[in-house]
Amino acid sequence: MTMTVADILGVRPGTGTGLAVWELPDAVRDELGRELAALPDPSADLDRATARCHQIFARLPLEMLQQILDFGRHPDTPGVALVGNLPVDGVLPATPHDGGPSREKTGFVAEGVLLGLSGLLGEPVGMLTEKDGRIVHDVVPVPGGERTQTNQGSRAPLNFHSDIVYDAVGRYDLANPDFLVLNCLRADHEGRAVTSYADARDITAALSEDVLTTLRSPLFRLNAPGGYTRAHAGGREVLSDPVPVIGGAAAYPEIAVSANGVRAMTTAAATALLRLQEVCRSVAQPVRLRPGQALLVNNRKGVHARSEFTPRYDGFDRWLQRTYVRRSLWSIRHRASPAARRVHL
Ligand SMILES: O=C(O)CCC(=O)C(=O)O
Ligand SMILES: [Fe+2]
Repeated sequence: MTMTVADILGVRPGTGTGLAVWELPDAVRDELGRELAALPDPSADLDRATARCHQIFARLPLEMLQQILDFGRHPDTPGVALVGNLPVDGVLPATPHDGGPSREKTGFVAEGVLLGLSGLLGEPVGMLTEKDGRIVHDVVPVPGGERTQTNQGSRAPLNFHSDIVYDAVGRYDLANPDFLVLNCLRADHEGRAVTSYADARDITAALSEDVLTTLRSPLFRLNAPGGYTRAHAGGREVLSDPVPVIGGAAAYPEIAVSANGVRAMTTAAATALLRLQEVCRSVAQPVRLRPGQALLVNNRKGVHARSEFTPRYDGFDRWLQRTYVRRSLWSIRHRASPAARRVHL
């Protein structure tokens, strides 16, 4: 019997940190593309659309299907994965530049890919304070938002952060998505934009004991996302209760950092935060997303960031579609909107 490195080390395939990469075989890409070409606008009936996309994506090769499912369910699997050679829309209209959906898009292959992959991880969910509760988010550069710490930005790097949501209980890291899926419809003109992921397991391994202890202490207040503070507080800070930035078992840490500002409550906490951003940069996994590629991001196992790039607002700017995914909608039922099952406050 031949022994593999995995046998010797007792490591199961697809565990640990690092970027997992899966490529669809061409024949599978074409078959999925044909099926998705007939998908009606998913926003008309989201539950039917996710069921149909589930049926289509169930035909992924078994090994790949299991690895994606394992990515979604196990604590010891990687926090970030790239799926490549995905089907794309035959005709792609101009990149929208108001942060909302394109009104010219007639096919829904990209949306189907996004929902199909999301459905393997959990339940796509909309938050009323993010993109008006839509399930499919368009992440595009928006004029005026170039230098903001939001998904509308371009000319300024978006710091390492988690996607969080304001919640009246005072914690913004509970009702937030477990995963984001980012499907690339168009790269930026120069192909420069980099999405990076820093895994909390790599971060904690690189931090000194005392900085880690500080980050594990409730010495930080997260500011609510820009969308929330603009709509409800005239842009002023809306801070969470004091929370640790890193929590959970040493082998499986969870991290939560807000893009819109973290208030450190002591000088040591402020120093620890600076060190954290530095360490994130040093352990980051960089990806330049291209059309036909989607990034699966675990929003608890790590933090993500985006480099700067130059928008032109000529209809050919960078265009990602994004979902927020929860493993379960039950634990956020206190926020459920009575009007739409998948939309939360
Ligand atoms: O544009 C990107 O690559 C990622 C932006 C981001 O942080 C997000 O969509 O949550
Ligand atoms: Fe983000």
